[in-house]
Parts: sequence; structure tokens; C-alpha cells
Amino acid sequence: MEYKNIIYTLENGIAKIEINRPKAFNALNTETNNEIEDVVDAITDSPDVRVLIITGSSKVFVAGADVTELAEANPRDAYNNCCLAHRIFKKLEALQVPVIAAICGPTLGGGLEMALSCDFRIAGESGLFGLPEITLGIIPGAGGTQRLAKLIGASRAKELVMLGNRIDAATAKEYGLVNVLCKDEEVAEEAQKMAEKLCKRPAIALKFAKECVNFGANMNLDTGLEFEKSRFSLAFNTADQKEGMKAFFEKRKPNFTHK
Ligand code: DAK
Repeated sequence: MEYKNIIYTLENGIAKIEINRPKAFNALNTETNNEIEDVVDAITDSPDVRVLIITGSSKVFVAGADVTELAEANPRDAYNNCCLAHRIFKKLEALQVPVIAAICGPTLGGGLEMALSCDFRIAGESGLFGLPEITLGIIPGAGGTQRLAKLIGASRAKELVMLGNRIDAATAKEYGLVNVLCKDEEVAEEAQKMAEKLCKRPAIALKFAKECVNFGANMNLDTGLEFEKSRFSLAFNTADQKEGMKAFFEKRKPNFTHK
């Protein structure tokens, strides 16, 4: 597939999707959504990708869904649109590799919902976060009402979902929405540093760790603990477990082979 609205690169195991529709503040139109899904599908099947970074061009992350398209929707279109958004962001969230959102500027509506489907969020000082759907007479439909409340708590989530408040990067950091806050010009470097650190972790254990946290977030404690038990024991089936523990006793850094 040829991409018109995103730039996709892969270097040393670190894949990068750059949303690139500067004229529309990187708003997600149908074509862009299709392109993102295509890349996510490719990464799902790729042994070459160890980490994914998602970012936006021109100091903007994503200003939400493309309102010109949304404005024409009837309830059936909206329902289908919602299904599509859920499908894409669930695939993104379920990727076996870690996903980092590297954010500058407006991160609104579907943009914030996409960032919420990532494992980590790194934001520059210009980061602006919000779910403005309520101001358009609708509600978030790409997971925002659920993932945001789970991440920062219902009370704070309602400030964005119900009041339509937009929060700056410092507030987003205070709310636990953002993991790393830095200068705009440092965002790419911070994301690269985090990606390189993740690449050094044993890939199979990393995948299990992500699965456990994501699975447990939607389960009761006992079910989550059962899941943890299964993944914990499976990790002892890997060469990296042997190497990690050997290296510990030999007082050296482990050479993980991701097997
Ligand atoms: N859609 C289309 N065009 C947009 C846009 C958007 N979301 N955001 C900005 N633009 C366009 C503006 O219309 C304007 O175009 P021209 O007038 O120059 O032709 C240009 O970008 C510059 O915008 P402004 O003049 O407003 O520039 P400012 O610097 O004053 O403000 C802003 C920038 C990003 C803060 C502001 O434009 C803004 O608040 N934008 C709208 C935010 C918004 O309401 N977003 C949509 C929420 S609904 C799905 C995934 C997600 C969703 C649905 C489905 N699937 C995967 C299927 C989610 C729904 C939503 O996100």
C-alpha cells in the first residue's frame, strides 16, 4: 500500500509512523485511518519490529477525526465509524511490541484516543490534550470515555469528556496521562532513548509483561493474577531467562537473544 498521509520508517527494530496531514492539523480521515491500520497489521506479523513510535508532523500530534467527514455522518455511518475506530485502536493496543506516542501540540479527540492506546506518552511543552467531542454535540467514540477514565480516574477524565476542557502538557503529566514531559525539541530524542532501552529488554518477557498489565486492567484481581501466573511460568521457557539469571550471577550485563 502506498501511503499519502503517513510516513513509515523502520530502522534497527524501531518502527515509526509519522502522521503527516499538516493542512488539517494531522486530522484522521478515512484514508489516514486505513493507512495506520495497514501499518499496524504489518507490524503485528513482523519479526523485525521491536518497538513502534507514533508521532505527528509539524509540531502537531493529531487534532482528532477529520470533522469535514464526521459532519456528513448519519447514525449508521457513526456506528460503523465507531466500530472501525475501536478495531484499529484495539489492534494498536494489542501489538506485542511496546508503542510510544511522541507528542507535540494538539492531541485532541481521536488523536488523544490513539495516544491512549499506546503504552507510553512522551510530550513536549506544547502538548495540548482534550476530547472536544462534547463541544461538537457528540461524545468520544474511539475509546476515549473508557481508556482515559481507566488511566487517570473517572473524575479527572470527566473534565475532558464532559466539560470539554483542554489541558496542557504539565497538567497531563500531573494527571498521569503523560510519562515524560520535556521541551518540544527533545521529544524525538526522548522517544528514541526510550525505544532503544526497550529494545535491550528481552522481547518475549516484554511481550508477557505488556499482556499482563493490559489484561489485568480489564479484569478482577484473581483473574489477572491467574493470567500473570501463566505468563510468569512461560517466561521460564525462554533462553533469555537462562541468560538473564546467569548474567546476574556473573555480575555482567545480559546478552538477550529474544528467544
Ligand atoms: N478536522 C478537519 N480539519 C481540521 C481539524 C479537524 N479535526 N482540526 C483543524 N482543522 C483545520 C481547520 O479547519 C483549519 O482549516 P482551514 O480553515 O485553514 O482550511 C486548519 O486546520 C487550522 O485550524 P485552526 O484555524 O482552527 O487553527 P488553530 O491554530 O486556531 O487551532 C486546533 C488548532 C487544532 C486547536 C483547532 O483547529 C481545533 O480545535 N481543531 C478541532 C479539534 C476537534 O474538534 N477535533 C475532532 C473531535 S471528534 C476514528 C478515530 C477517531 C474518531 C473517530 C473515528 N476512526 C479510527 C475511524 C474521533 C472523533 C474526533 O476526534
